[in-house]
Amino acid sequence: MTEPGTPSSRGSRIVDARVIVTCPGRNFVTLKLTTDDGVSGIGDATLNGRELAVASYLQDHVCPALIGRDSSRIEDTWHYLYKGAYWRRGPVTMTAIAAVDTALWDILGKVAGLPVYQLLGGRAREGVTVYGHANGRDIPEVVDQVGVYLELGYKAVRVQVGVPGLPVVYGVSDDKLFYEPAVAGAAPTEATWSTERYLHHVPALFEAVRDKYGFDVRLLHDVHHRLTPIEAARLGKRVEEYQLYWLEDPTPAESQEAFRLIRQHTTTPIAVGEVFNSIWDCQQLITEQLVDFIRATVVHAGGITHLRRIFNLAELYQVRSGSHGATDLSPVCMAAALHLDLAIPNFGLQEYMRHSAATDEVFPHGYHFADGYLHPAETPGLGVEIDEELAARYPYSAAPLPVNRLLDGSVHSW
Ligand code: CS2
Ligand code: MG
Repeated sequence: MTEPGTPSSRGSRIVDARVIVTCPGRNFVTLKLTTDDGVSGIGDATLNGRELAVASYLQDHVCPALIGRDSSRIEDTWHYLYKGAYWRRGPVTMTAIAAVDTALWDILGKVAGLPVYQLLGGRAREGVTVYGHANGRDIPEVVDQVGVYLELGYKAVRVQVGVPGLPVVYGVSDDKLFYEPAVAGAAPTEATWSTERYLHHVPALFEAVRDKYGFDVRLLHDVHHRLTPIEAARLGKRVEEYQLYWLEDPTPAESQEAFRLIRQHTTTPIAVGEVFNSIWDCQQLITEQLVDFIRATVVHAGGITHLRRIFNLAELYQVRSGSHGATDLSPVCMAAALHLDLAIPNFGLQEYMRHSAATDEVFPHGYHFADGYLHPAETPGLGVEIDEELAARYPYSAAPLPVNRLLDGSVHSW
């Protein structure tokens, strides 16, 4: 029998493990692994607003343990890092594990001469349907923006609107195609929130969009964890007639039972999971069919290996995927997500926020958008690289996510 890590096992050895931090407009952390055969693979390790914690976790605790390991032992390495750390789960640990896992899949694809989706079972659909973000300060502006996305070919659009009386609202920005909530500076900026004003205003947005564009486009909305379960239930019930494709993160999911209350009251489909790190965060949500879409991502939920496990569980319960794809996930994560999206049976929808030109230059990639779909590259591996020289020209720059307060000053979920 071959022992893990002995010279008689088949794969090539990892000889270099490096963390690259770069800020081409926003911060990204990337892990690059190289084998003794000279093959390199990369993985995204970006955790928005907490980037350096993951960089240190990798650099100080993971990279030294990777040197000499067999790069083909992806599952074994996953458990080596997960069980071997003793301290399980959590965003920092699981993002670090994700980076290693993603880089190993990239290497495997390059060694095999196949795009990663082929290693995951092959193409289960022709392309990956994506949604874009239409937003505006008021309802007419959002309605116009939906038109822009439809013109671009999108089949699904998320809509977010400013709320009268609130100066800044999540999801609304001047820079329409490249929304970025993290704000440069040492300490977080602060926003204000009123659930009453929001609940009063937002149904009219869906009404206006449906009036103008009909029911052919998939319509989505992100509540961003701001409601209590009964408030979320009321919103879901109120907007049923507009047939949302999903209502996202209606309430914080630390308590998975909370979603039972929402379910009892509304048939509006529920999506959740961008902040999840493991299968344990959504086990009850899935097995009790309390949600319809699971939005965990490659980078924050333990890589391709673990996210595939989550989606496999979800498939048994007719829960579909809806992976997070905001701009704080690097093109490396996006590429990995597309390979998985293409191969799983229960794909639902993929979020796609475009990266800026500077980011695309640092991470040259072969995936591309056409007629509402994204298509992964057909080249071996993930089909995305990092231009290290260019990356070095953009040093890290602190940019935390905002903190949110109610009108009386109480801290609220952002
Ligand atoms: C989000 C993100 O894309 C989404 O659905 O909720 O914009 C989220 O706010 C960021 O990823 C936080 O870094
Ligand atoms: Mg969201």
